[in-house]
Amino acid sequence: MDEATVLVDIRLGYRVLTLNRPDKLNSFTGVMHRALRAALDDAEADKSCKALLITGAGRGFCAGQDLADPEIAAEPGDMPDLGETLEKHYNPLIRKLRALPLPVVCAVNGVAAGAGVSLALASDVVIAARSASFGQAFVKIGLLPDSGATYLLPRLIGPARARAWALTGDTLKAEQAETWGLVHKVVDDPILMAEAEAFCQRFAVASPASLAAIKRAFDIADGNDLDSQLDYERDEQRRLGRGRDYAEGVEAFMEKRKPVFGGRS
Ligand code: T3D
Repeated sequence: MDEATVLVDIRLGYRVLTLNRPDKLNSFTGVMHRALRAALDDAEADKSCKALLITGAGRGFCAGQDLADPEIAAEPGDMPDLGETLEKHYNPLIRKLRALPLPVVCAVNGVAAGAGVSLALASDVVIAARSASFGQAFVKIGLLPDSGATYLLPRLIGPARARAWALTGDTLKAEQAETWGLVHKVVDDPILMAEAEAFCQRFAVASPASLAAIKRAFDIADGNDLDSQLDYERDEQRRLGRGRDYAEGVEAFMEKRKPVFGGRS
């Protein structure tokens, strides 16, 4: 039997998904896309799962599209339809990651290139190993950054850096990525997974209603002016204030104990 292209480890309150094509730096094939989407669907369906951790097997995180995948190769003499690959695989993946009602933590364990960078950009918390690097590989093969990169990059690191980086395709070291605000934190390689799992363990005991609402509010804010966002926050707070997590959070505070939040409803 073929080895799984995505490994799934179920932990208490969260799941670890490991991209598993180490020989090809975990670059995306159609098979790996389908496996990752199925793993995301399973995690969402499991109400006890309150966070996800995505990482890569071996020395790489993800080198973007597998340029040799027969699924994108055109017949000799024909042009490939890369728009179809985006429509079929990458765009649903990025939309799914952003819409998941649970935080996605990304542990970038090595090189991330092309859509591998976009995968990290679409996550909620990115921790990078000191040896990791980030490459806007697209310009080197005659493409433009995709999988949300032209939208997310300028919002994270500012338009000046985003444009220059995409246009040059330079490789960014982890520490530079941290300085630019592309990642939350850089840690020494041996403690990468422990650091990333510590985030998931905190999310596993947090209010799932809060986590989902916070994630969504930041996404909504991108398309709102301040007035609309104030209205959005008011409506969401009204909804959360009627929920069981708020009742438990306030009760626990009054009783000077830690709150006990359940799974997602
Ligand atoms: O459908 C569509 O195409 C549209 C969607 C596009 C999304 C995209 O992501 S486009 C961008 C695709 N990615 C790239 O262009 C990156 C290509 N890879 C590299 O530039 C380099 O591999 C890295 C800079 C990432 C790492 O370099 P290095 O020297 O550390 O490793 P390496 O020796 O180049 O790679 C190790 C192996 O992985 C090697 O295989 P081999 O020779 O040992 O059998 C290499 O061919 C393979 N590999 C790495 N990246 C890819 C890949 N194989 C297929 N596709 C890859 N993207």
